[in-house]
Amino acid sequence: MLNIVLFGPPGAGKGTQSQKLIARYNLVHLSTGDLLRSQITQGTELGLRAKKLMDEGLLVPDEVVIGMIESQLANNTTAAGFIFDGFPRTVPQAQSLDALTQRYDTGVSCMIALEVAEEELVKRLLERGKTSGRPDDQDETKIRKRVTVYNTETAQVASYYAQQSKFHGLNGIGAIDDIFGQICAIVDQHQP
Ligand code: B4P
Repeated sequence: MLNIVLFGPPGAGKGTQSQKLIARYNLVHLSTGDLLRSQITQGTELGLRAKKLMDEGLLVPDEVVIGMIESQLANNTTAAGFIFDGFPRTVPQAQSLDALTQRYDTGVSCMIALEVAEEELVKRLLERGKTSGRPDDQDETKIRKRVTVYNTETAQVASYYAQQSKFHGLNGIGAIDDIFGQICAIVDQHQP
């Protein structure tokens, strides 16, 4: 199985590159951001709780996102593999992902981190906010808060994968198709 973690700060291009990867490698896309937004749209209790945190640029509690990923894996046991987009965002989430994927297979194949400077992230997200309708993309202060949360709580997940020799860093600034080509070169090294 091919289990890819696509990593990076908000606006780095994770969602954009995930769409291209699922088309090329026939993988199941698991975006915790999309799963949470779906709960919000359905008006569930989990969605109402998550919305308050997401609108403020804060992380949703680990047990909530881990539970969502656990049920998605259980519902997709015949998949050729997964792209984890926006998950894990904390070390406990990374430890849970190892345990969950090892239930079905050999675990995470590789982690690809898109590196983009803060000013470019802010520019991209404000641009997306004009049409996305996402409240977390419409206020520069909140976008910068998300970047700070990434730097303080999420960036250490990269070291977790580096210790397992699974970390690959890439420059996330450039043409989308060029970045995709570089991601594919890494993914191809990890094909089972
Ligand atoms: P997410 O939905 O994961 O959203 P995101 O980090 O903002 O990035 P996304 O992947 O959607 O954007 P992309 O870079 O593709 O998270 C939202 C919130 O959910 C979090 O703040 C948190 O509250 C919560 N959450 C989610 N997962 C969680 C978890 N595991 N634990 C706890 N809480 C969690 O693209 C951004 C824009 O850039 C697009 O408009 C795109 O067109 C553009 N772009 C992409 N690549 C480009 C390039 N190369 N050049 C120019 N523009 C580019």
